[in-house]
Amino acid sequence: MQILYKSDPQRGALWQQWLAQHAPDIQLHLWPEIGDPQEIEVLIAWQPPETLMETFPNLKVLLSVGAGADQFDLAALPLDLPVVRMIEPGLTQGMVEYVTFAVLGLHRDMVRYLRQQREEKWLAHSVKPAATRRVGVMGLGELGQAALRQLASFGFDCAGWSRTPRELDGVECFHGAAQLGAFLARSDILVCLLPLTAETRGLLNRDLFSQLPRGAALVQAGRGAQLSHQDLLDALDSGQLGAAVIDVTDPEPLPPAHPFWRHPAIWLTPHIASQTQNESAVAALLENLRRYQRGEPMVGLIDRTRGY
Ligand code: NDP
Ligand code: OXD
Repeated sequence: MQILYKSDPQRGALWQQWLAQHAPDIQLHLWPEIGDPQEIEVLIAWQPPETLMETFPNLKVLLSVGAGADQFDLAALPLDLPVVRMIEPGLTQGMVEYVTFAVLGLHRDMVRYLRQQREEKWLAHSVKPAATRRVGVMGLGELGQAALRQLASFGFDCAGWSRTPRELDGVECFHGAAQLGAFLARSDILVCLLPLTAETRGLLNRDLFSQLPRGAALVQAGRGAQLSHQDLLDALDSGQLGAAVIDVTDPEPLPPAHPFWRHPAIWLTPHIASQTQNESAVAALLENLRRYQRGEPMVGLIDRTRGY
């Protein structure tokens, strides 16, 4: 089988070497060396080339190198072309670490203590037990569920929100627009791990913030276009929100002098919450390619009607 990789060249070279050793029947071409375009069955990319189907008329699968597929213009892709996103243990673990760091940091008031440190102020505030801190995770998929398992192990009072009903041990589950208000009302720390879709674009806005308990905190590790920057700034300035940990923005990178850079209540990271890990991802990729070859459903298949 011939497959083409078009993304970070260093990772591509590693994957090429690994596949040559573990799956010699699979030939991985590294963009821009595309081999015979008629022979390419699978494209692995962050961004596919523009004339995708014209260039690769026998393409059977498009794989995203990342956990999301929102960077693809799905409307421009043939409806019958399966689009598959990356699900692999290294990426999941990275997000569990990031969400845990952020929630623990907010729970233990670290944004405030960093501010105090800069002011050379030695001032202790009372510490709340984890069991009295209500954490709400938006998105109960691969990443949201894994993050909640870890958060629950600290004893946080955990809830989650999804599009369709879900059941998770030790987590109060809410779903759909009708239950969003109740979910928000009990979330002292709100974590967003939603995919970017027409429904989630702009969801983290003034109206949503106003439904959180006063002084709540936000962790945004989904996609930048879900968050209204101005509404977040207003909510922080009014005290409706107390702090925010922001990993994704729109645009990325943030322009110079953007208020997020220096805001005392914002911790900003440059879209590093989690990354595809070369070694674990190539093993997951091979397993998924084998599924494809056996005619089995691939892991991470995007439902084109839902958009994720
Ligand atoms: P999944 O597809 O596994 O899960 C998505 C979850 O979101 C599901 O529970 C789904 O509900 C829920 N959801 C989708 N739309 C809505 C909606 N309109 N209302 C309520 N819930 C909704 O995705 P992953 O967990 O693997 O990844 C989530 C996202 O995390 C990615 O799409 C990406 O945007 C982001 N990400 C960010 C990274 C970073 O470094 N910052 C790295 C990796 C991913 P249901 O269960 O009903 O289907
Ligand atoms: C991803 C990401 O989707 O890096 O993998 O955000």
